[in-house]
Amino acid sequence: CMSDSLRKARGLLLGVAVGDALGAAFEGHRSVDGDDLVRQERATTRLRYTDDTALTLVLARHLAARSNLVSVDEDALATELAREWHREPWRGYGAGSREIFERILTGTPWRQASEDCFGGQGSYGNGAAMRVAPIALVATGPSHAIELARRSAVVTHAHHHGRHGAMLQACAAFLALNSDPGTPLDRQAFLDHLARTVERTDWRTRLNTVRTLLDSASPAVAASHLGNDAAAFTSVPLALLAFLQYPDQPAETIRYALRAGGDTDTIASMAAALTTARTGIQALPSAWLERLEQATEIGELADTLAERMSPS
Ligand code: 8NA
Ligand code: MG
Ligand code: MG
Ligand code: MG
Repeated sequence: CMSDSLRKARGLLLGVAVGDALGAAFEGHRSVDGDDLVRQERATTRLRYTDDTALTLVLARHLAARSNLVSVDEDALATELAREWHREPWRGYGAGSREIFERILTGTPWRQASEDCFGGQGSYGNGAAMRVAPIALVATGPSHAIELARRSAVVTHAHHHGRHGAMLQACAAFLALNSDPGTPLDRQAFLDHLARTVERTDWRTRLNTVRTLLDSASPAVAASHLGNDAAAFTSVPLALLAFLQYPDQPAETIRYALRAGGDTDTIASMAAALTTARTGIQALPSAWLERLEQATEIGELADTLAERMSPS
């Protein structure tokens, strides 16, 4: 029988993939109605994941390969991410990421490639946040998770928002993973903890907006207050809200995220990772797991990383 830490690790990594794969059909839709959702949920077609999961698996393998030393090697990670894009470029990458990966593979140092992007602004997309969840499995505490997240983000996301989205998502994943599913989640304390660790005032304001939307806000209202595009500043708080609305029901977290529309694969992926890191894999509908491509391999990678988790 599977231990709690194994169930949680599998939950986190397979949550990323299932949320991503279910959301991929709706990416860019303004909103998603109940009928569309039911059709997608009940289909029997294979669930294909996108760039979100592909790059999450790269980071997971990167962490798993460094057996005694928990760390991020920025130079190696940059190349590993770029090679994954080059291997399967059809997974649905953002324009900024494609340009950065192309330049890295042709010899430009990652720092220059990421800083030059978007006219020298750097990317504020959610690409660093969408791949960051596995860091929660190896971090020794919230501040360690944030530091590893920062280092994993800078190789592609030079803009402070791209970086801070990854840091917030990593901290939230760490707290969700280490929360006790037998006790109701204290959502105010969860948000307080995030607010204490976030350095920037504008991100703390986002957390306060999430607080005001708890319970009452429909997905459409949440999307109108937070935004739902591929920017880290909009999508990371929206994913956090979807988790906090249903912290013990992954299917409901995913439905909420999908109904909010916009960058659905990425928002559902980030949200589901938080919920299933808390509940464990057994709370995710098995019909979805059975449809997911490479579910066995993803589960095995989660097991490898779970062995790195600090014993409780
Ligand atoms: P990115 O760096 O291309 O950022 C994503 C998008 O954010 C860009 O395409 C721009 O529209 C916008 N953006 C980011 N930074 C700036 C800036 N400084 N100035 C103006 N616009 C900016 O790629 P990423 O890896 O961060 O993005 C992840 C997203 O790409 C996820 O949604 C993932 O599923 C994939 N994806 C995105 C879209 C989409 O943009 N709607 C479509 C398909 C796939
Ligand atoms: Mg995607
Ligand atoms: Mg990226
Ligand atoms: Mg997306």
